[in-house]
Amino acid sequence: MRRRDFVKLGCAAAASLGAGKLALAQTSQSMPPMPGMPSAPASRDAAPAGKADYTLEIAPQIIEIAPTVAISTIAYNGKVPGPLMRVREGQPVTVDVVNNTDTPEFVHWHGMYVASEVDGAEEEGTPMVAPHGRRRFQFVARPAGLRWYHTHAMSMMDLHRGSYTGQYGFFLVESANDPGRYDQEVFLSLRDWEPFLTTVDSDETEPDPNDPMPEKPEKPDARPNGLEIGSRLYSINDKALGAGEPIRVKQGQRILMRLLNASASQIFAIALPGHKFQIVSLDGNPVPTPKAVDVVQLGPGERADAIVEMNRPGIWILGATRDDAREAGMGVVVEYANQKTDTQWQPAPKGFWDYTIFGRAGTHPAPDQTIDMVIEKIPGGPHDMNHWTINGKAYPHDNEFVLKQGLRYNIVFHNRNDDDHPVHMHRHLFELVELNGRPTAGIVKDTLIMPVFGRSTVSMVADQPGLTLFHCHIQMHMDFGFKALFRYA
Ligand SMILES: [Cu+2]
Repeated sequence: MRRRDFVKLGCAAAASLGAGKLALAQTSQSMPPMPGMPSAPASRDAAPAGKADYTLEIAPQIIEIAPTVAISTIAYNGKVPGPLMRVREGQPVTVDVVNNTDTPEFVHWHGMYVASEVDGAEEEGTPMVAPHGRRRFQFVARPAGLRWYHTHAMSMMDLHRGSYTGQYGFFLVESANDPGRYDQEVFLSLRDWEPFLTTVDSDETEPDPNDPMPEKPEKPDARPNGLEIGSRLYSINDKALGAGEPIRVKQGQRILMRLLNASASQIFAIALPGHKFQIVSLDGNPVPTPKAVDVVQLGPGERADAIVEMNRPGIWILGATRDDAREAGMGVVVEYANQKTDTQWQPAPKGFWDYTIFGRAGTHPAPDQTIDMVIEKIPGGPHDMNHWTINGKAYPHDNEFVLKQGLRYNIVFHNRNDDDHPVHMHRHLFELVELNGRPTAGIVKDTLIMPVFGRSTVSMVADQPGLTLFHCHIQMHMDFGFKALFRYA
């Protein structure tokens, strides 16, 4: 058996944070604001005052994911994932972003309440980090929970840009009252690499025979599907299964696994034979009913915090339930102390991921308004991409989605196509109200998988004024139409 990988990101040094004035500072060549976009306060070519808490350097990087396999990608500070950012809730944070590439970049703070001007979305008016430029971003870290940061550049047909690259990292906003009852904490990001175009949908899952598919049309769309993204290599963090150190554990320990799907394209499910994942948070937000499950499913952008009790000594593969993904690298060995056995994998018990088992019974405050979003696919055929529409229209939906500050909205997603979509709302959190007719309460997320032909409703209070991007977190879906801009009146 080869050595297996163990990546435990070091605890970032406790940042000494100056309570400076919170504003966006700009230190590179500034671009004129886009029409209709707010312009950010700019200090042209000025050196940033004081030292940043974190500096992210964007540059091309070779990552050795296995002893005989290296990939060429773009990374933050030469590492995948980038540096772990770990701060107390409510702390001001200063991040300098240095772009050592030839293309504009955006760093998005996923799951955080930040202003549109620093959120890292061009659509919201965040200024870019110019090619070979630098820019300072300042914000207050909130809300508490497992957040993350990643590039928000568009890729379109360039599969070496945007979230196909290694530009992502964990951002942990620590709560002052987190009891932290665990013996070890590991940060595990699920990734695929070397994307290519294919007519095969590689992460298509077996349909749940009990899925009611309320949005399924009477007549199926007969037009041939467009190209999908496949991947040749997989990893957890920067190492393929078999390429690094194992996660070393002792019997009786409680391991807190901080899980992130950082893929641009694929939904993943992972399992650890003989062990259960006690899900305590989804997208960084504590769930009302922590439950132990055999398999954790995450769509691109989603996170889960799971406590795993080490009560079955051996040497096990924590890996993708999909054989092709696991065999191409998505896994890491979990090794109990003093074990001499072979490394083992066993298929996980069959089951279907259901967010609502982690919720509670209960009702939601009545919405002031309901927004319906119908998602449709225009199939591209075997030689083109699929295109996507929301309510029959392409981005940006001008004045279609206008929020009034302080009002509560129910947003109803009608997923009228045969794909699962992890949809993400920037700068806000929402609460799941129902999924395919199953009511629930207390599940707070920023990214939600809309199931195939499914209907789901979320409740959101408009409490973060500013332009707000909504999109599918599958890069190709977003780039080809699956996004909309919410405005505040
Ligand atoms: Cu999608």
